[in-house]
Amino acid sequence: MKIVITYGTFDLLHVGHIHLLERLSRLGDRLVVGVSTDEFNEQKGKRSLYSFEERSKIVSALKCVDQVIAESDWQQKATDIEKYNIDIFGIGSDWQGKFDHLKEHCEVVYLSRTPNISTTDLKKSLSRIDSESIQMIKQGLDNVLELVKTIE
Ligand code: C2G
Repeated sequence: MKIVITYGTFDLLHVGHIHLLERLSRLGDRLVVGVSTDEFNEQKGKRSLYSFEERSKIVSALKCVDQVIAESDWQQKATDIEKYNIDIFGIGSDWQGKFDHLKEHCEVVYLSRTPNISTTDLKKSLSRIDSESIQMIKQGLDNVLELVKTIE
């Protein structure tokens, strides 16, 4: 039984996350995912839209994920590898080289990051839509105001 582990925030789950998790799950028989807690996210300089509980529930629902654990600090990986009998630690290539120290505990793989999609970009486009619709509504109200003025 070959067990794989990875870690991440997984906020606003998107195809980049799915693509990574599915590739990792194909490397072994079981995939364990450490989802970053809200408190650890703050240490990572991230504020996710979905809470830890929501993000954990969403990741757990994926067919390719067998177990979700909490990721609450940077130091837990080596302990987790022993605790869960991990054979492979994997993560996206944006972390290339950052976890080579785990090679003394298990195999370490970096899989290519899916281009042109990120939670940060999704959040930006969502906020842009908000401001665009506010602009449209404002334009509409201005037009009505102009119309009212001509009637007066
Ligand atoms: N990812 C990807 N392609 C994307 C976006 C993300 O392959 N377009 C991968 C990342 O490389 C990471 C995983 O999806 O392996 C989760 O990404 P994030 O939720 O952004 O997590 P991150 O902030 O990288 O946290 O201790 C490790 C950290 O918790 C990793």
